[in-house]
Amino acid sequence: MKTVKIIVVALLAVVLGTNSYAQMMDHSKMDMSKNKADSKMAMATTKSETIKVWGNCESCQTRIEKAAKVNGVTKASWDSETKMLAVVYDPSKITSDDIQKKIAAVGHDTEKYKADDKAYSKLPGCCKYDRAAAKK
Ligand SMILES: [Cu+2]
Repeated sequence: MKTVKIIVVALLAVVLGTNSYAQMMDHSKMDMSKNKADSKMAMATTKSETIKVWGNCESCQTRIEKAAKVNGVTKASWDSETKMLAVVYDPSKITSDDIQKKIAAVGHDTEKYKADDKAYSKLPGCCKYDRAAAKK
């Protein structure tokens, strides 16, 4: 019976000890999340967006991403399956419209801008996406 009591006391001590340790951890966590919020504010200069861009294949992907990676754009990644371009950019340097104009200039329709006809006609055969389907 005595050993049981000792075990219970020991367990209690462990539980209580862990508790106060957990509280200590909570405080440090709070501090950490505060720091995180601060750094988030500093990061608020970039904007993430997904833009529909019509195209077909991997060379479309290369062309679209290259056109989208202008000054102020930190990330441009196009998916040939979903036809969605994920961009991360600095809104103080460039707008979503500007990025889409750049893409339209190399021959790809975007959700807001129709591709330049000449640029489209110069695209390789595999890249000639269905324009009728692109623009409703
Ligand atoms: Cu292509």
